[in-house]
Amino acid sequence: MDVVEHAEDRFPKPRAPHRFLTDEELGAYERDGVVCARGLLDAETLETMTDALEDVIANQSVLGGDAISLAKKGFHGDIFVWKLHDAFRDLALFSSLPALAHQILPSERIRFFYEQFFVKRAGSPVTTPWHQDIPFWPVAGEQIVSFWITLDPVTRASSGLEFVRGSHRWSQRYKAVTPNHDPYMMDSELPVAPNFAEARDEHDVVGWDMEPGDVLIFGPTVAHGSEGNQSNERDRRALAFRYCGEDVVFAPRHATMPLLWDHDMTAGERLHGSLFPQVWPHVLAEEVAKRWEGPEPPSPKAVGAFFQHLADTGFGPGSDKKTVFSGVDPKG
Ligand SMILES: O=C(O)CCC(=O)C(=O)O
Repeated sequence: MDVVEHAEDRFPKPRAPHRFLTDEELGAYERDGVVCARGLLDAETLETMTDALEDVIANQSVLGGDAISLAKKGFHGDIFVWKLHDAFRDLALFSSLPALAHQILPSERIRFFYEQFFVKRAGSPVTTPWHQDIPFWPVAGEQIVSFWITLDPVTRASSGLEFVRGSHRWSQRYKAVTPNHDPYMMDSELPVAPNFAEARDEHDVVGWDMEPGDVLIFGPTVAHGSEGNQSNERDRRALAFRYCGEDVVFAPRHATMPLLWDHDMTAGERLHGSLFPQVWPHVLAEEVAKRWEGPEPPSPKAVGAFFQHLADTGFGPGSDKKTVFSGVDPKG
């Protein structure tokens, strides 16, 4: 009998985690909206990602460096780096994260949503304002999970992320306030979230001292934020890798994260395609083959469409309404 080789066989399989999440951890995620899983990632992965992150900050951004970053204040951020950098691609698509996401999300198939990094150099005063993630995103649905991976030891004083336990069940949504307070992202009717850290007596605010390898796992509606990095010696470098299940649909809205790659999704359709590729139980050749061959820079057409949207909503060149996104130069 001929052996039929599946097109997917030429790509790596998702790795088995060196440990799965325990029932207790899964229960805490359900109950609190967040859990700190100790020792989930191995030293080799962390070393690879630390080198990759520094390489990206020094040489290769997606949103042109200054769009999200406040480099003079020691803050660096970017999104969708996996489209350009292979270490980010491999962690997103072929690491143990897809198997862990599958353990958490009640969905047979898992897709990679996107990733983001948040670097606060030693002494950076930049805070992450309190927020929920879902208002930032042009999607709707509940089956979204974020893995927040610290590459450095972190405490509350060095900008450890804090959460309001149980807030994932609130119906209240808050404005999408970014660390650079970008007016485009804030251009919604939603109220600004209170600084829950300043009212920790009234709210069940929780955070953890973490070591590299520990991972925060949280859902799309839990309220969270972090202070600046008060450590004078230690950087605070964090990656957030996000996955979704089958209930997540495209829901394009003004004042949400720009998507700078072509896709054919219309509102209400399940996420799919090369921008949000399936990763569990395996990748699909038609979605990842191009990225496997090499970097996929943002598409001029998608960037142009986003600039047009900015112009149509009063954020264009020469208008009073400013956004750092009008300076996006996807070539870096
Ligand atoms: O690392 C931070 O300060 C912010 C992280 C965050 O808000 C997220 O990953 O959703």
